[in-house]
Amino acid sequence: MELVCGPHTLAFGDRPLVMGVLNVTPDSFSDGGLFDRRDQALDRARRMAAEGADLIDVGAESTRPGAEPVGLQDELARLLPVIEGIIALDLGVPLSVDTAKPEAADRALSAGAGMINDISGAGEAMLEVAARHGAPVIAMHMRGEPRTMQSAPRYDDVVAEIRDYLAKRVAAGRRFGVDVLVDPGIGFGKTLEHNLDLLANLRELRAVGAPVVLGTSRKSFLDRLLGGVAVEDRLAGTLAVNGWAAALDVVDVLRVHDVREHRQLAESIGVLRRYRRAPAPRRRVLARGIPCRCRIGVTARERSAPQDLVVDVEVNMAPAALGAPDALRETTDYAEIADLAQAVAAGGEYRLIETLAERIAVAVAGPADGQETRKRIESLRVRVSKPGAARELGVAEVGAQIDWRP
Ligand code: HH2
Repeated sequence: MELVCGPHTLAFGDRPLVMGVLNVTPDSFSDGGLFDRRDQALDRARRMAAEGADLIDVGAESTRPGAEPVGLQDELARLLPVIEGIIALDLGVPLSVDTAKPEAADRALSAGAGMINDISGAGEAMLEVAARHGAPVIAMHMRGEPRTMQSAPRYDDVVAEIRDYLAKRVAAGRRFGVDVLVDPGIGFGKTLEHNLDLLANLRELRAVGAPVVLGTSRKSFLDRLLGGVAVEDRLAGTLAVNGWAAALDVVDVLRVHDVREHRQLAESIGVLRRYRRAPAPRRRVLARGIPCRCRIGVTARERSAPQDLVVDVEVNMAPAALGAPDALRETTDYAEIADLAQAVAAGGEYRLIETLAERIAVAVAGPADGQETRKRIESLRVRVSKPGAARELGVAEVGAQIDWRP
């Protein structure tokens, strides 16, 4: 996939892209006051480009918890000279503007920025600006606003709620003809547990069908996660979390302060991805509709005579090398599965069909007794149904199923 950002094109390939953070603010949580003079900001941009930033995100309003909002004129006064200055440097790197104000985005795009990064989720006014400039937008999730967002945020299911919210933002973008990238907004109206749940389950965001941006850099959840690390000591934690997301193939853009280290991370992940082999083929052996007879039922009367049952067994073998020998000893024998199921059913008396299903699973999976194939069973499923009981109840099927991993 490619995104056009003004005169630049961002191509998503084997590695995540690195977005360098440039805060031209006096009060950002990790670098406030370091780059708020124009010359400092330009030096910083030059350095990030040299260190391998794929794009540079220029922001003029701190969004740290409790931050005071900045007025439009003040924001523009900070942003525009820096954007114009960086464009004049012709670094070959697209700029995004980190703002929640459509007017500020409009002016920044006119000054040469190629993308919008909106922590407030890119509402219609922002999408209209993006559409007019033909610019992509990052829609980030935030609960509330920076001043108040950390006061007891609550979600029923943080991952599902944010996924659904971001999907709506992508759909809204589509109505405006705008490419939307999505960002779960780590630290924006989320507790430590919410952040960890999101990071551990980032794969869910892939369902949204848009490039995923992640901003974990130096954030305070790392302080809590690691039991107290100052903001200047959070690089290792940031690299670990971003490496996790990159290795899971669930992130396309990493928004970071430490560009050189993250470019190295991204390159390493990219190379490993290219070396990764396709998953080895799996073999599933099926024996379905095995007729069995068994004394089964919760009452003694039900157990007084054998009943007809139907058993289905599915055996998933561990991955095998492609081109494994065409030999029965390499796999599980379906005839043996059928025999085992019938023997277990006929040889015992059970109250519950789940118990019978479990006993059949245990018999099929082991004990290994020197049989190598049994050791290679990765998981299996056994289903037992009672056609007689289903007929009596007038339903299609009654039964029980267990999924089991030896
Ligand atoms: N985080 C911050 C700001 N903008 N944008 C996106 N898309 N995702 C993020 O996670 C994100 C963001 C906060 O970090 P920082 O810019 O370093 O701090 P501050 O807001 O205090 O300037």
